Amino acid sequence: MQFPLQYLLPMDNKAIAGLLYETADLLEIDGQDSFRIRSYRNAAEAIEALPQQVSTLIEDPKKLLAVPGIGKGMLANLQHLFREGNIEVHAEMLKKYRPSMLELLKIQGLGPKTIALIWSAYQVCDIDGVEKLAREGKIRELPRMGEKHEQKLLKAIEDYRRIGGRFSLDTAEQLADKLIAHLREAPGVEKVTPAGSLRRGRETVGDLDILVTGKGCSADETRQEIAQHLLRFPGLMEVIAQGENKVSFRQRNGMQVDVRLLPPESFGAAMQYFTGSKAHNVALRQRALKMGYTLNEYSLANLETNKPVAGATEEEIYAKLKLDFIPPELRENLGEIEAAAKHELPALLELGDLRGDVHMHTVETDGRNTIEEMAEAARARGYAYMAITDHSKNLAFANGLTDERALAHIERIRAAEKALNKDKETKPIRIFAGIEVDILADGTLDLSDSVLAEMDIVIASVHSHFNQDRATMTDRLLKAIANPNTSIIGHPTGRQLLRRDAYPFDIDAILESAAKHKVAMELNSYPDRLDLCDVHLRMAKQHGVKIVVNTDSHHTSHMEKIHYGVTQARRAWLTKDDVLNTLPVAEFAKAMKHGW
Ligand code: DGT
Ligand code: CA
Ligand code: CA
Ligand code: ZN
Repeated sequence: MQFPLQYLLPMDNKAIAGLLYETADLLEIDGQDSFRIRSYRNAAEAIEALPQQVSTLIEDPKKLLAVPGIGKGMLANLQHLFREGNIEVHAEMLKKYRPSMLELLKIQGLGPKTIALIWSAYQVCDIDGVEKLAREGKIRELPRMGEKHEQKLLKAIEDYRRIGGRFSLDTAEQLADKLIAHLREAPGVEKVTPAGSLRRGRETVGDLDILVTGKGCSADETRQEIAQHLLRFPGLMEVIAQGENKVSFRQRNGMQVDVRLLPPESFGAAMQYFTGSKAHNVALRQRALKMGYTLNEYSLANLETNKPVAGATEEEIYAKLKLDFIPPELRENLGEIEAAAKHELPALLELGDLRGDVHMHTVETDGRNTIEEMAEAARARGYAYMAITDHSKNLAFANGLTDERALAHIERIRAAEKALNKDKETKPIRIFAGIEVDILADGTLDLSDSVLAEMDIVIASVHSHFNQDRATMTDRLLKAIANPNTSIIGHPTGRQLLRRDAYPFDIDAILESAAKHKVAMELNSYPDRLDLCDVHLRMAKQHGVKIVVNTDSHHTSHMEKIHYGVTQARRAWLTKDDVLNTLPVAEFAKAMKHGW
């Protein structure tokens, strides 16, 4: 079943710009004149850069017309969008070509012009269809296309399927938060929670699983009402399947969402089942069978009588199976069931354990806020300490610091610390003077040792020459670890999720050396890094290497991303003792200068 596009108010600028970009692409596919296409792209760019929300200006056409790139025609489009919930030509184009066209635009190297060619020759506008054409050698027959294009296209489709089908944790979380807020407004709904990989905190999410319960979920009629409300979710693009207690749909960003409506007495069983992982569930079900129970998404029941013995909460299910409660982050069947049976699960790191965040940039290099603004934001989060760690000169595009500028920056940081702590009424905050210094291609650090020695914290990071071979990269990192000024290796593997793989190196050799030199490994909480990852963090712990959980904030608003790091630390079974920035300020300072 296809569901009409609908966009309910209020839309933010990013969403509006996205729609306008899509409209431009669709018009280009349709072969319309370039002036018209350009007008949509210009408007999209203008709205993306606009400091005020369009939604607050929509009643004031004069102000909108004053924005360069928005003329009378575009104004009419925006007014229609806010009144009717769509942009007319966008809706027309999707009717003509179907929503799958938008997904096709996401394939690397497949632009509107090629898509138009394919459409006019074969009337195909979805990924599966294009892949089939390529395999049958039909793409090469198109004008200006050849066998090479065809091979490239197949490779791009393969790449898209491999990573494009997954989403970063923050994208999934933001969508989940909006959907949960929306569903809470439905009649008869009492609880809405995410399950699946998002609840387990996996570093990327395939599809979103959302569970809903409440009185309204117990009867057909009220379930219908909730489903009707669900279908009015802004940005919902297409309903994939609709059953008695499940609705699956695709959101405008391409993400699939599975929503399940469950009666309260099964909610715990469903939470357990749909949180997964599959491997954890299989092992748990075997344990249940051995104990004379069956376990499914409705309940834990007696094997012989089929009478439920637990189901309303997860806690009672784990308890009946004689297990301590297993936090969702651990449910990967990596020893957690055995540990829970022996009451040996670790007390996992918690957000509140962290006393500081020590990787931050300022306007002096590529950050957006001043030292003072970053420090105030850190204090507002309740931290006892933070560090300013701007880039070094090798990162020229980030305006990295020279020796001289780095020394002057230390002075500024010290002065800011004094000024911010003048008022004895407010909670004191320690501002460490640090640096994120580049590890150069040969493993030396980008600033002189005498300058680095002045720093409270030295984070050494690789930002260039990612293509070195494994042996060279390993030596390079070993050399950086051996520098007596190095306190932390920043985002140690250099991976960028869904974009760039880690550079090759011998992780065991690095961890062994880090343990010896007492150099910490960073857990960079930025959702497209999460570096070290859960697997490497667990290895680090086994090697006796301590971790520092940081955000790498370039703006005050980035500091809240620390919770993604905490989740990954928990997935790695880390406790407070494994993480240095849980220490009180004096002990932490010592660990940075002299090791732990
Ligand atoms: P994803 O969506 O790829 O990021 O990963 P998940 O873990 O969210 O996987 P998904 O959405 O396919 O399924 C959600 C949960 O439902 C999964 O973690 C465990 C449970 N589940 C799904 N299929 C099966 C199954 O065949 N057997 C068992 N025992 N559990 C399943
Ligand atoms: Ca999922
Ligand atoms: Ca799912
Ligand atoms: Zn960095």
